[in-house]
Amino acid sequence: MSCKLSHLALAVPLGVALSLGWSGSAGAATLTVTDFGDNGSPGQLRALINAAAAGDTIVIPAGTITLAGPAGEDLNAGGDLDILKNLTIQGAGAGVTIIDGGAVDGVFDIPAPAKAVVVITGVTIRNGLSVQAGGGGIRNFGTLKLANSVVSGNLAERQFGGGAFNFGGGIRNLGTLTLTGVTVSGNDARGQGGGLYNEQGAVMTLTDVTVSGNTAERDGAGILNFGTATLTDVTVSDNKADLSGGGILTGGAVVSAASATLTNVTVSGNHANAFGGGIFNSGTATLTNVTVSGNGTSSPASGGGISSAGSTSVKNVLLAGNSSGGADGNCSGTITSLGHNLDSGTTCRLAGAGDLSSTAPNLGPLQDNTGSTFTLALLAGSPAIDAGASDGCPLTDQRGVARPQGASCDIGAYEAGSGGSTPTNPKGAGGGGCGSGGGSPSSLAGALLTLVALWGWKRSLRQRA
Ligand SMILES: [Ca+2]
Ligand SMILES: [Ca+2]
Repeated sequence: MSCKLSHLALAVPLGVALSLGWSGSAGAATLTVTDFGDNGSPGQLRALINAAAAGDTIVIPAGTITLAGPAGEDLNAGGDLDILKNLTIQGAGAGVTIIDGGAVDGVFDIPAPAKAVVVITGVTIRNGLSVQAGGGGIRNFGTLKLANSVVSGNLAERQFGGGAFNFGGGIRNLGTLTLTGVTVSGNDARGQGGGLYNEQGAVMTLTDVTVSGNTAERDGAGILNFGTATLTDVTVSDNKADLSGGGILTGGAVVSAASATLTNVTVSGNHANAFGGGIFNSGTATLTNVTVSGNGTSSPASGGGISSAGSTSVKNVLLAGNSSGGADGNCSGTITSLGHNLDSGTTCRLAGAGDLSSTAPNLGPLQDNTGSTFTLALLAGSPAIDAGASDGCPLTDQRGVARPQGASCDIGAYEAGSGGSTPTNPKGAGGGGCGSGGGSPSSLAGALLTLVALWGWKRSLRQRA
């Protein structure tokens, strides 16, 4: 996470460059927000979105914009910001450029039928409230690339004043969504998909993303995927679902075509009252070098780590310390081993080449081990070290450390140096800036993100009361 905020700093010089007219495409203009209100004055973000031509860039300097109603319209007259043309929106960094929904409507909407192509970078999107169409923070029918940003403390409330369930506390995606260097935290859905909701037929690609502290009244507290989801270098932690899929739910009773591909992913500290504390899959899930640890469910034999009712294949996957109804229980359902996995117990029934069962992995806590996201380190002497298959393992680990270190790839999302030490990290080190130097930048970034997350939690608790 510390690196994530370091990446955010890149948005500032880029924004400056754009405001000087150093824009990529010929004829495209750069407009800069000069008024942080939302009452119709020129110079405000809403007015600039309306005034911009397709292909333009809007720069938002540091500051907080709180949106005003009315809610429930899609022509950018009020409430959520409706983007009906291709635009780039460039904040000065997630720590300093805040777009607050004012708890009257969502924050960004990319509606059908325009289905615009939109790039948003360097912002925090918070305090959105959806009461009908889903997506407390963002609803996307178009093609959205969101980078170096935070989506936090948004709510998808029950629809139409309390009846039907709603979807996507943070983001509801019905188009094509790419998240890079994004934190989705402390969002709540009174229904499905507390952090992210990916609709049937939609495509979602997450890289260097943290999904943490989200809640769902039903399924998929971190991520609910009914479409196609690709997660690389992602941490899904501390999300809580009242039904199934504490961290991730993919598939569903009527959407068996859903697919999820997880590579270098850490799933930790999530909880579901029904099935799949970490992951529930009833579609097709392909896991490579994933660590699933410390998740839980409330009843026995319900898959504290993974519950599979579909096709779930695992390779170099580490499953440890997940609880099911208070007892040890990493898996329920059928897990297909492609080899070289580790189960701290026996519930995954691993029978592939190189699989290890009843083997404690000796993991560290979820923390900043360098890289863009928190990870669970393999400590010295871990039997997961060099026990993975090098054939087909990713070129780096979740942090960006080259694989393999030592004789072979390790099992799980983290690649340890020889003897379990932390090897040099080309992705996060950035010339010594991120995580490798003094503690203060890392601590400051952590404190900021914690504050943002706490704020979201407090808000969702208040709304529940
Ligand atoms: Ca609107
Ligand atoms: Ca290794």
